[in-house]
Amino acid sequence: MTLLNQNLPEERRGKLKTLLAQDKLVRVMEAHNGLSGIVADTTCVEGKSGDQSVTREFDALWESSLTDSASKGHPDIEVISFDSRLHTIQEILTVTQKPMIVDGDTGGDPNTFEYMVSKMERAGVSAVIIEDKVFPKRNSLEAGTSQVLQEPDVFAQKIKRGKKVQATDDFMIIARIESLIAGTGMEDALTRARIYLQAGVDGIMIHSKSKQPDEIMEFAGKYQDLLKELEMSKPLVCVPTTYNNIQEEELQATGFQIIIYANHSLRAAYKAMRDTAKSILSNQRSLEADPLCAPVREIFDAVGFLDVKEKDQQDETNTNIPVIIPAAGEAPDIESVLKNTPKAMADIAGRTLLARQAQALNQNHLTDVTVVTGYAGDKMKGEGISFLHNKNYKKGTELHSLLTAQEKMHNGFLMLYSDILLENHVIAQLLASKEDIVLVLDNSIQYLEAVEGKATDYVISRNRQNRNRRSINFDHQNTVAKIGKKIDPASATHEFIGLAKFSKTGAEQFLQTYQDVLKNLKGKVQEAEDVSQFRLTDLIQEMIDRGFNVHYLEIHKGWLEIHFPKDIELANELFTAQEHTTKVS
Ligand code: SPV
Ligand code: MG
Repeated sequence: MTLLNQNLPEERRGKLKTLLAQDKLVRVMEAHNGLSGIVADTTCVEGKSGDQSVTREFDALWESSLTDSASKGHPDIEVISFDSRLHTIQEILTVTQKPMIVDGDTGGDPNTFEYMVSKMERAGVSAVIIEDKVFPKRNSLEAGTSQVLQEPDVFAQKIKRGKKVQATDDFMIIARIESLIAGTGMEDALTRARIYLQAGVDGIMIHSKSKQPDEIMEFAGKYQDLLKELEMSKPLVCVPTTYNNIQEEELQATGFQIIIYANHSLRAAYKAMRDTAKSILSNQRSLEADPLCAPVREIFDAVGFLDVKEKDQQDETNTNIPVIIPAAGEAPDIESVLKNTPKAMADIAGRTLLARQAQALNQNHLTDVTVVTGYAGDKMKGEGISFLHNKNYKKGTELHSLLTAQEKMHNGFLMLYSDILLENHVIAQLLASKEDIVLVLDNSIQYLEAVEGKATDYVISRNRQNRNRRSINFDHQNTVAKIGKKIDPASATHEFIGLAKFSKTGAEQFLQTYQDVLKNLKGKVQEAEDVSQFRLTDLIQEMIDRGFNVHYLEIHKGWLEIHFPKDIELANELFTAQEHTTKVS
């Protein structure tokens, strides 16, 4: 069950009437708790009839007094209180979508019945079936049980009282005739049918415990004549537990519109439980019992545990995951502007580059931001930002700076280069991605000239687009084949913009690969001369070579890299213009 399937009482209550109005055969399956409700609600078989595909499923649920009582270890004698029944009814309704017919036993006295109708209708039940026995009834299936029928006029009065209190037209009250069970005969059954129909009942159920369907078929024929005479159309219900050799089509042809499989889930579960218990006792272990049991995962799936797991994972990755900004390196190409300050402190239209990054992150609810400092670390500042210092920044690469913040990585993290400015939606899109490792790649590289004097992180995608044809890009197909600064620009499909997301699993894979490289590889690794010069792109390539999937989020522009003084000028212009427009409008 997933809560996405929520089905409110008012939407569900009328579904049974709608099915009946379409003249469909309504196939009903028993349920006695949430899990059996899910089975009845979701089981479906598919096949072929000639060229036609056939899908078959149940149309409604039967909340049985026999199986509700039995699942609580009680006999079916109206000893389970209505409150307890209502609790089970609500448990089933919460996890299912199909209309429910409740077995209301005798309905109790008319006052009790009024409350039952009101509570069930409110809960979203579509119909209640009450039987014309005297309270407290005995189950109908056991031969030799004393069965005391209620006077038909007294029972008819109870029906009238129920019909009066129901608040909507959706709810149905169906009368169950027990004449064939109590041995009072066909004529009595038909007399009762007439009286109940005239009292305003919405349908009739004829019950039998005969092994053969003959008596209910005879009743069905005569019931059709009665309906004609009374100029009515009211559905007829049967419960083929004992006469189970007859098929639905034949029952339908005789005039039955609702067929209830009244106790089969509970009986099946009871048998499997007994056999399993015996097998464990006999074998002194559970291996032999396994074929009798559903795999645990199937149960997890049925009750929505796998949905919960997925949602937990999404929450973990989407809510305020730590952001690490490696910002330790010197920036010689822009030193003339920076004058001994780190690039992250460059002024962009009145705010530092880092403050502008933090603003974009905060707007995406990312407030756990850690900057790794190095060159001129004492000059780095920013509100609400944590700083870690990489003492060895001169010797290592941005990867080593990133790893300085390892403690922030374990539950997943976002990595952002310190010299890029982004449009907010890029971060939002990245946060929505589900894969374990996702790099943000720009595809406009294919249309741009390579910039001299700047090392670009080139990428070759596995999912090369055919430029002559439109196609749909499925996210899961967007994976990286190659990444590095030494890739021939002409063969590159994308540029890595310096923003990436690692889920908890992705972060584990990332750190484990790094530890393994450190421990086991010597000399040249990927594009690096040795491990001490290993860059982020080298580690990612190493992961790809080891078979990990590195996905990407494709963007087209929407970001800016601050590398040369002219980039600052451009950023200044863009932000000044943007902020001016915002103020004016
Ligand atoms: C039930 O399922 O509880 C019924 C049907 O009332 S029967 O057990 O056949 O009476
Ligand atoms: Mg019953």
